[in-house]
Amino acid sequence: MQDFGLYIILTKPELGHEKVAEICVRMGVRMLQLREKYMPDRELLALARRLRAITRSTETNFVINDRPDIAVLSDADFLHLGQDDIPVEEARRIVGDMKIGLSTHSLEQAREALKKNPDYIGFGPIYPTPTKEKPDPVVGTENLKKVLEFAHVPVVAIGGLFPENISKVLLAGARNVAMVRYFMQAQAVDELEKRITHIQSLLSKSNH
Ligand code: TZP
Ligand code: MG
Repeated sequence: MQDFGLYIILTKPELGHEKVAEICVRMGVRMLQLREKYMPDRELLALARRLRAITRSTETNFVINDRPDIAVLSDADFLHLGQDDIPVEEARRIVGDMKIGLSTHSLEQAREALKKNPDYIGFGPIYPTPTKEKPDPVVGTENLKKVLEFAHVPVVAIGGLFPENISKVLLAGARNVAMVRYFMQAQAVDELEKRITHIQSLLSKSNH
């Protein structure tokens, strides 16, 4: 799988899930993940299907976090699993050959995850973040560099990333970055568009 650049995670977006999804599609964001840990299942499934409808047949891949069942029922492109979620081998029994991404929070976890042949891995938190309820210790950009050296699939840097601190992450070699608060806290459509454009342009500059 090729690097995909910006990865946007939907968790309580100020603008609403559908509006953010529409903007991501229009702006060619390649990865969009639904991550709502406290929504009733029925509501989550209905939302996942609406987001699938918005992203279907577009450049924007639709990713479901944590839930193999919702991923199958909404016909998602990817399932994303963390260290405490259903193990990838078990999830495979539910999702078949759906693409899978795995979260990792240390060099050891990254090495182990890569043995499972995921389509990408997440690595973080790069910087401290309050977005995760029980965040793992920060991994920093030096460890990110090391993971980028041995990973044979795209590595998504995540955790505490903002325009102010992202240059170090890009200098470390990151080609894929995920951010929650920076995008979810945008209060207006034009503000979100500006934020997306800003990160996309930083990514494309650092690619040269
Ligand atoms: N996994 C590692 S850090 C993180 C997740 C889901 C949260 C990142 O959120 P933010 O708001 O971009 O720091
Ligand atoms: Mg998870």
